[in-house]
Amino acid sequence: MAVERTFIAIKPDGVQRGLVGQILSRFEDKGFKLVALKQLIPSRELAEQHYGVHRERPFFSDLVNFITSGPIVAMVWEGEGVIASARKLIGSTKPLEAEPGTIRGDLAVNIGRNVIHGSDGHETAKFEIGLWFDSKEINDWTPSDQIWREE
Ligand code: D4T
Repeated sequence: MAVERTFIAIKPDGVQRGLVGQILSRFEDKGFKLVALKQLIPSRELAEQHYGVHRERPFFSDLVNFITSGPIVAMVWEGEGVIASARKLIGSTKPLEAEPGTIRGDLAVNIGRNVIHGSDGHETAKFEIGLWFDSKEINDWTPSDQIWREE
């Protein structure tokens, strides 16, 4: 399977509830590599671009208000199959339907406060990484224990 990159963001509720550390651990524990991370309060323009596909949906303005309401932690994670695997780690969009063991399954109940975002495909990942990060903010590096993760 190819090495990919995906965009992950801990939403304002996750930051306010002090869940950043345990969410990062889930990706690290799985074996994915963190290649970019920053905290920011998104501008409305950035939030509207990020959620542009939902522009016509009834929940769009609530969503943009929420995501711009405080700091988020924006990240790029790298690894084989990381785009689909991260979506599995995150769990279903509706937290009450998310499986126990997933981030949303364990940490959330409300769709409007579902803690974390992850890119839903290759094209989206490419678009979102470019939207949130300058290429200079993304680091190419090799973990010293890489050899123990490969077959
Ligand atoms: P994100 O994009 O935040 O990772 O969520 P998902 O990829 O899991 O789900 P999505 O794009 O369908 O929804 C984006 C975002 O909108 C919120 N939302 C969604 C909402 O508040 N009400 C709704 O009815 C839906 C469908 C939650 C996630």
